[in-house]
Parts: sequence; structure tokens; C-alpha cells
Amino acid sequence: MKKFNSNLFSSLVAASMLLGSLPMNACAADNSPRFTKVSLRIEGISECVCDKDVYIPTDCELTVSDIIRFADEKDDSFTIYGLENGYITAVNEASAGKFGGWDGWLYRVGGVEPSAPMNEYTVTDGDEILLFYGDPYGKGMQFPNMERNGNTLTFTSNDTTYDENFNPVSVVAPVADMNVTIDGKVYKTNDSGSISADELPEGDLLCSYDKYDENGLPLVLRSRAVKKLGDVNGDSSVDAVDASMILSAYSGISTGRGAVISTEAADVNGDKAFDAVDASKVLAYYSAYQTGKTDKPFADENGSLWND
Ligand SMILES: [Ca+2]
Ligand SMILES: [Ca+2]
Repeated sequence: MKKFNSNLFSSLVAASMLLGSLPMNACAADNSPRFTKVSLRIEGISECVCDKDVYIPTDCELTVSDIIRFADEKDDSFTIYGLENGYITAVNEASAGKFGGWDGWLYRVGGVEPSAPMNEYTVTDGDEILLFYGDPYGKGMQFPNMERNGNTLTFTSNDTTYDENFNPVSVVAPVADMNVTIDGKVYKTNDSGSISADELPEGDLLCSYDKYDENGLPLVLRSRAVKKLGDVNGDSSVDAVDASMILSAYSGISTGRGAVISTEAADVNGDKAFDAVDASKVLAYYSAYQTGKTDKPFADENGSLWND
């Protein structure tokens, strides 16, 4: 959306002023709606389908199925099939069994694969739900953890194997033959799960990784996509659409209907909440970009660009 849409801008500013005039502590009042907040990440065959927070009105116990159903209803960017049976058969076009093995959709909560089906697993506030496509019991699937030692990165995974009595045994195994991209340069991990780079920058590393079978089946849980501040819908642009998504989610929280949004991307002023202030900052940033005050389509730091 390169062209500045002044009508949309005005109506969003009006909406933002309206919402801004609501008492900001509305959610703290005793009779205010209560929410269970869980994160929902859906990693498909070749891309991330969803990486958002789900704010669902808390009135009774909620299962993983309830969370996914709610997110599916609120969010138009994906469609889930099979929830009624507690076993997901497809997300969008990606149907289980596509690669002819045991491959399909599985879930984890907080990095652990529950033994219960998702319609029986009760969530608690703050849970991290992961829904992923893979074949862990056939081709195998690893969940990389990265450790850095100078210019060497080592990736390991807590894998489950079975002893002679078929009891599950947890082992820490290297993630070998995985593609690791750092600053546009691609490396491949060795048998010990390591790569050695010539020189890596100090501090946080912008590093992504993935590994696929020849036929395209994911063999590791790929790295999380990086969130850009203000780019709520993840289309690499900060604009009025993002502002309206923030306002809509804020309104969903204020009215008790709930919301599905990336808090990380929406909370541009870093006060752990998304509201009309964040929306107006996104609009101001969009306006600054449209009028040439900044040449960056988005800023990925909570810096001065957001406070101009
Ligand atoms: Ca956007
Ligand atoms: Ca905020």
C-alpha cells in the first residue's frame, strides 16, 4: 500500500481518538472481562502460518482445541480442519499424509508433546501452543536449541528414542545437516550440530535455520520469523492496515470479545499492551514514511523513529 489513503487515515485517527478517550484502566476494573492469554504458533510445511497471541474470554476451562477454534474464527489468514474430532487433518491447503508417511499435524505445549488429544488438554494462562507439520515418528523431527561459543554455533535437540522395552528415553542429540543463515550467508551444521563462522557480530544474532527432506517434508522446527515492530500483519510494511488491526484488537479486549494479534509487533511503545496509543504511533510512522520524513518502510527497534 504505497499510496497514501487520506480517507482511511482520517477515519482511523477519528477511531483512535474515540478509543483513546475510553478510560485506559477499563480492563483493570473488577467487572472487566477476563482473558486467558496463550501464544499460538502454527508452522506449516514450508512457512509459518501464525505466530500470535490469543486473548480468549475466560468463562470456563479451555482446551487447546478451544484456543485453535477461537483463533481460526477470529483470524482470516488461516483455516483449520478436523478440530471437531480433536485431530487436525489440514491447515489451509496442507493436509496430513501429503508425503505418504506418518506425516501430519501435531501439537506441543511449552515444548512438550502431551499424550492427551488437543480437545482434552486444558490450557493455563501463558501457555505456548505450537502446531506443526512433520513426521516425528517416521522420518523424524528435531527441535533445535542454539548455543553460542564465540564464532561457533551448536544446535541440539531433546529427542525421544525408545529402549529395548519400548520405553521412551529422552536424549540430547545434535542437529546435523541443517541450513543456518546468518547475515545472508548460508552454513550447514556438521555431525556435531555445529557451524563455525569466520566472524560473528557480538550480542544478539540474526540467524535463521531450516532443514527439509528431499521431498520438502520439514525435518526440524524452523526458526521463528523475526517480528517487525508495527508490522502487525507481517507484510513487511507499517501502514494504516496495521493500525486498524491494533484498534480492532484493542476494541475486542475492551468489549470482552477477545483478540488474536501479535502483541510483540503491535506494542510499539513497549508498555506491554496494545491500544490507541500504539495505533496512532503506527499511523504517524506511516505518515512520516509517505511524506519522506523517513526512508525506512519500517523500523525494527523501539527507537526514536516511533516517537517523532
Ligand atoms: Ca503490515
Ligand atoms: Ca503499547
